[in-house]
Formats: sequence, C-alpha cells, structure tokens
Amino acid sequence: MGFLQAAPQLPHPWRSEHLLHALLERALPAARRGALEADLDALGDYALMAWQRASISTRRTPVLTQWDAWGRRVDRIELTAAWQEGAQLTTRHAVLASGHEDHEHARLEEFARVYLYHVASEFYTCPLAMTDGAATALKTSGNRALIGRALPHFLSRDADTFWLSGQWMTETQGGSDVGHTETVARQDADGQWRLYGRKWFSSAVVGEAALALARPEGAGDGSGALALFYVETMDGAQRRPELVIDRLKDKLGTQELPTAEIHLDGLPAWPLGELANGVRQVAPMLNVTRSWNAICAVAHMARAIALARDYAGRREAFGRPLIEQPLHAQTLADMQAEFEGAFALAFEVAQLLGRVEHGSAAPHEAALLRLLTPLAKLWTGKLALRICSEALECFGGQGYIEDTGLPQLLRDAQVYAIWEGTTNVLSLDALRALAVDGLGALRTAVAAWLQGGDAHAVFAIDAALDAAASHLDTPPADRATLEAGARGLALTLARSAAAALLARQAAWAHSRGDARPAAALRRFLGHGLLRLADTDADDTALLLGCGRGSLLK
Ligand code: MFK
Repeated sequence: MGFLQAAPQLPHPWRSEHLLHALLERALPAARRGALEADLDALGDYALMAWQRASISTRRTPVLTQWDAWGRRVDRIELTAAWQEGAQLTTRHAVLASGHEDHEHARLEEFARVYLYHVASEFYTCPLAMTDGAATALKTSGNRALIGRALPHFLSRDADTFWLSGQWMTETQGGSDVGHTETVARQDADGQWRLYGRKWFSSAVVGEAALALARPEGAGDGSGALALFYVETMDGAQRRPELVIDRLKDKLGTQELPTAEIHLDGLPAWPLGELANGVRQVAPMLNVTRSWNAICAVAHMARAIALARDYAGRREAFGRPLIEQPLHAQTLADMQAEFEGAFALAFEVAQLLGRVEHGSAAPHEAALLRLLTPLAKLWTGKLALRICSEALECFGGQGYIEDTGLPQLLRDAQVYAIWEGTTNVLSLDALRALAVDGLGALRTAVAAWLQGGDAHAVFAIDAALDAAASHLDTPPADRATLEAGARGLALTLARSAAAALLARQAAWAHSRGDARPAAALRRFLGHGLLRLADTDADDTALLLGCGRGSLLK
C-alpha cells in the first residue's frame, strides 16, 4: 500500500481549551472554579469519546414509526445513541440546573458546560435550550401553579424526573412573523383550554412539555391577540392522542435532531398569564435560546478550528507540514482571531444574563444584555458557517468527503443563522433594542472594557461606534433606510463590542505575561470593524428590477 495520510485528532475539548480556562480564571472566584472543573472535565471526556465513536460507527438518524403492526397509531421515534444518553449526562452534570442557581455566575457556569457538550450532543442541546427558555419564561410569568408543576422537572438533577420542553411557535404562514399564527385555543365545557392547529417545526417533539403560541377563539388578528400556553405531551408512558406527529423533517443538517411537523387536536393547555401579548411573554424564552444559539455556534467553530489546526501539523505538502506554510498559517490565525472575538461576545452575554437575572447587574447592564443578545446571535450564526467552510478547505479534497465527519460540520453550521430568528430578523430586533436607549448602554460598557486598553483599539472602536451612531441618526420618517442598513449596523456593533472585550482580555493577560490575547486583538482589528452597508434604494430597486416605491412601503 502507498502513502496513507494520518487523520486529524481532536484534542481534549476542556484540557486543551485555553480560552475557556482564561475566561473562568478571570471571571470566577477560585472556589467556584474548583467546584465546576469536575463537570467540565467529564463533559470534555464525553466529547472526545463521541468524536472517537463517530469515527468508527455508521451514522444514524432518528426513525419515526407511526403505526404498529396491528394498526394502532404509535408515533414512536427511535433516537440516536447521543440522544439516548442526553438526559442522564446533562442531569448528572447539572447543565440546566446550574444556570438557575441563585448566584451571579450561574449562567456562565451553565454555558461553560454547554460549550463543551454541544457538538457531542448531536443537537440534544436544541431541546435543552428550549427547556431552559421555558423555565425562564415560566419564572418571568410568575404563574405559581405552573412553576410548581414544571420547574422541578425542567431543572431536575435526576434523569428519571427530568422533562424536556419544546417551543411551538412556527407555523406555515406565521414563520418569523408569528402574528399569523393559526393555532386556536378553545375552552371545553369544563373550562379547560385546548389547542387546535398545526405546528410546522417542532424540534422537541420527544419532550414532555412545550410552550405554544395560540389565538384564543374570538380574539382578534395580529400578534397582540396571541396567548402563550403551557402543554404536556405525555399521559403516563403514552404520548397524548391529541398530539399527532405527521412526519419528521428532511433537513440539510442537524439530522440527528428529530424535528417534526405536528398536529394539535385538542391538546390540553394552560395560559401562562394574560390571554394576549403572547410574544411579549415568550420573549424571555427567545432571548435565552438565542444565547444558547450563540454559545453553540462558537462551540461549533472551536471544533472546526481544533481539527484544522491539528491536521495542519500532520499533513505535509510541498515539502513541509501545512502549519509551516506561511499562507496556510495565516489562514488559520485569521480564523482563530475571529473565533476569539465571537467567543468573547457570546460569553459576555452569558455573564450579563447571570448578573441581570440575579439582580447584581450595573444600571446599564439590562439594556446592554437586551442589545448584545441579538448581536451575538446573528454575528456568531454567520461566522460559524464561514469558519466551517474555511476549515473544510484546510483539508483539501478530504474536507469534502462524508465519512471524515467534516462535511457535517458545514451542513450543521447553516442552522445557527436560521434558528431562533434569521440574521435579518435579529438585525431588526437589534433596532428594537436600540430604539429604547440608542448606543448609551453599549458606550458605557465599552468605555469600561477599554480602560487601560491599547490606544489603537480605543481609536478604532470609537470610530466604528461613531459611524454606527450616524446611521442610527437616520430621521425616524426614513424607516426604510434604517431597516435596509440594520444588518450592517448590527455587525458593526457586534464587532466593536467584541474588539473591546478582546482588549479587556488582552490587558488582563498582559499583566500575567501572556501575549496571545493581544495578538488576537491586533488580528481582529486588522479585519476591520465597520460593516455598514451602502443602502441606496435606487440602486437596490435597479438591481432587483422592481420599483423604488415598493421598497419603501
Ligand atoms: C443549539 C442551540 C439551540 C438553540 C435553540 C434552537 C431552537 C430552534 C427552534 C426555532 O427556531 S423556533 C422558531 C424561533 N422563532 C423565532 O425566533 C421568531 C422570529 N421572529 C421574531 O423574533 C419576530 O421579531 C417577532 C416574532 C418577535 C415579532 O413579533 P411581533 O409581535 O410582530 O413583534 P412586536 O410587536 O415588535 O413585539 C411584541 C412585543 O414583544 C413587544 O413588547 P410590548 O408588547 O411590551 O411592546 C416587543 O418589545 C417584545 N419583544 C419582541 N422581541 C423581543 C421582545 N422583548 C424582549 N426581547 C425580544 N427579543
């Protein structure tokens, strides 16, 4: 046999992960860090095992059996091994429970676990995120009966009592625009609310509960008339007959995740609060799942980069390892710098969430969290895809070969930009957040992060924020221009915030003799912060072959 190329090896995701180590050292008291490390080490072990298992086994996907041999409707879903292990593993290591402990670091400690577990989970993290979001929305609702009933299950540390929750919003007409929801809530003769309708993307259909948007019968049109309901899906060991699984989705990626189309045919339901303003009531859930999305996108980038970096030391071409080829090394370092910015922003959101929920946040931090959540979600969602594409290219033709496990990284990464609101929906959400406070909270935070920071970074970040402020000064009457530029604005703000966070990290590391973070900052700044777009409406109309007027309505 001729030459055989050595395959890439995955380094231990926790023991070799210097960014997370540095973050926890900076942000957590030593005693808390010590208590956390055993869980992180175990989740890192699991991630390594899952990678090795995947390399020696045939890939499985979930299978739906709708009818048994005798004609009974069963809607049974067989899950992959990682999904079967999910409840045991995540309750044992308190993945969700840790995020709801009563201290300001709870969310950081939760998301450190999520970061290490996510890729190995085969997107079991998706229903976990929704369960976390449901727990948060229930707490916000103050509905004591539902809190008492569901929270002990959602936050259980015992797999036998643990429940997963779904989030049933998306319908065929009301996708991003949930105001078009057609599912109806009707009270039966006993006063019990029941849901009737069709939900088009149900990612946690194997769960025991869900939060669902529905229109109380007789309520008006639009999103304000929607209500938010809690439902349970099981009757003992049987799925309730009023919940029918129509089929599993045939998706580009996340194929281990059994996303389903479902029918609700009178499923019992309980309103969380008032029988209106369901979008407002579900917003705490959305903001939590968007934070998960950002952390998981960053974890996905970390995996792609770790494999590409390892391979660069094993693969020789033109007489030397790839890592010694200047252009290849440059490519990897560029990816690393962008990843470090995204990591810093996503984990800042995690820390802010913990402080705001615990009540220990500074006065500007609630508004800051409201803005940084969509920014982190939308930027990391796009970046994960770009980094995975680049990482596959680092393997040449092998990156295109299915059983290396690499193409799956790229296919799966596409989901982060779509889930929980597309890039454009999230850019408009950032405008919603900015409408309250403008750039005030962000400027206050950036000034604090940049204290004692590198002068070049201060200059570049201030210039980017000033340019963003000019765009925000668009007269309110010209809403079309503001919206057309919303993505460029959001990306500029995300990059500026990330640069300031990298500067903070660089200053902290410098005092410990570590020059790495400063290199990440320099490289990140070199890629530029400004992403404001040319939004000339006449040009847009010409390029799209439509009248200018139709763009302004
Ligand atoms: C591994 C990682 C896992 C991650 C989880 C993966 C799960 C994947 C499954 C899914 O993807 S489920 C589908 C997710 N769908 C979405 O995220 C919907 C995307 N669409 C939007 O976000 C729209 O912008 C929105 C539905 C919110 C528009 O609804 P409306 O009702 O037309 O918006 P409106 O009228 O501006 O807002 C209604 C209220 O909600 C307002 O409050 P008030 O009534 O007090 O004025 C808003 O301020 C409030 N609101 C909206 N978004 C908010 C928010 N409040 C706080 N935070 C937000 N993000």
